[in-house]
Amino acid sequence: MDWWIWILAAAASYLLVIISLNWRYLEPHLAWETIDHKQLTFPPEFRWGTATAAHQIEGNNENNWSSFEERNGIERSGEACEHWKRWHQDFELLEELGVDCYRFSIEWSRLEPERGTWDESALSIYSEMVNDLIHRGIRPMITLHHFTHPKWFEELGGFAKRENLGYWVNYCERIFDVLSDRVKDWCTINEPEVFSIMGYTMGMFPPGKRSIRKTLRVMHNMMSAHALVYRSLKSRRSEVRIGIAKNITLFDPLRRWNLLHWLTARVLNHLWNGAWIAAIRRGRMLGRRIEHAKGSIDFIGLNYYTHVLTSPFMPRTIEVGLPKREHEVMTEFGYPMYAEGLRRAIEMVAFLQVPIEITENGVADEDDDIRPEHIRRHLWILSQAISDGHDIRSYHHWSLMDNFEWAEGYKLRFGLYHVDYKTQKRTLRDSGRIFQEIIRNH
Ligand code: GCO
Repeated sequence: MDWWIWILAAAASYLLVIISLNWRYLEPHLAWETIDHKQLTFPPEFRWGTATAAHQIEGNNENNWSSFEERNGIERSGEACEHWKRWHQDFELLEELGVDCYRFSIEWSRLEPERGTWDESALSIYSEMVNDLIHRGIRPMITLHHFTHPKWFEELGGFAKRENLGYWVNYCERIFDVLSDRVKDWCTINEPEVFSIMGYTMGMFPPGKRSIRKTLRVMHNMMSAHALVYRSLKSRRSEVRIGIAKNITLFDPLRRWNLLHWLTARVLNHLWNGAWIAAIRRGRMLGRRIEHAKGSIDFIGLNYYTHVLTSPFMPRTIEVGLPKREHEVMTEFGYPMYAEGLRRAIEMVAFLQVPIEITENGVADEDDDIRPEHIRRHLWILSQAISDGHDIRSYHHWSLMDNFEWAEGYKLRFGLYHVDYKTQKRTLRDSGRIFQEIIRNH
């Protein structure tokens, strides 16, 4: 055959592949100016809430993160929002907002500061928090692991060593036995993909490693850690609901006609999203069987923020601004606002066939310029998804108040309440008022 036939055949196949990828994985964008996104419908039983995490608000925690802050010379979490002292007042803010649920996390390093030594007073403070929330008519949802754990656990190798999982299960059982008579909703692990990839591939979270081999090991172990705890806690009290908080980041090719961009998008999507969904759906992750993982959730927690436009030459750190589509608004985190993606994320987790709880959604926006629009767009997408039959039970806005944003420190402000870190004064932002009004009307 002539060489030009080969070229023609290659070009035709390239086109065919690109067309089918474009057709199979759409990237919808709405003309927001034509949409009346104040029109929202939510069922009466829909729950409204906010979310926080222990290390980001409590203050003075001694854990894997505080060691990492010291070691890497990044901004210290320090006193954070002094929530450990001020939790009572902070719960008044929840009441002021009018929420009926609240997601927060337990700091394992407070409960078990030394291996096998339990601090009963910390345990009773968490128990008082739960009582106080219930007293205010707010349904607590507890996260057992939100990126932090005791230093001793980290020194033993943390989740990179399978033999350490027993310590984790033990801690979960301990707190569960104290609180599960009152707490009905539990998240085992927050964003296991963020924990493994940021900590073991990107090196931006503790322990600051850069190893694909270790990342895969931690991914498997995290999935097992979830599954083991799910089975154990369900056998102790079957009527509680246990899920996992999964961050769904969408990966779209930067150039939709470039096969390399597509390839990067599909691989990242599988590592970040697909592999975890497959583990829960089929009990296998990246070719490995994960015992007890199949069907190990009563609900799926969905944390949704953005989509990432991929190419093989993407920045290796998320501190460099990621690309955005021309019409998209860039957030202060350096990723675009893409509310349409929430619908795609919902469809992705709906594959698990369990109820969906939106466990996080929000934006870093110090001056509150885009948060009002951000809230409205995402809630409109949510309300449409519910009207179209998706079983979504709640929405937790990230976050109640500004807090310690991990590797980015205090410069990123995600709160419905502004926090003045010098005086610890909390002030409701305009977007907070909008959220309050939406809750009141729905
Ligand atoms: C995460 C966490 C939160 C973040 C929030 C804003 O996604 O990293 O669950 O702790 O603060 O998502 O980035």
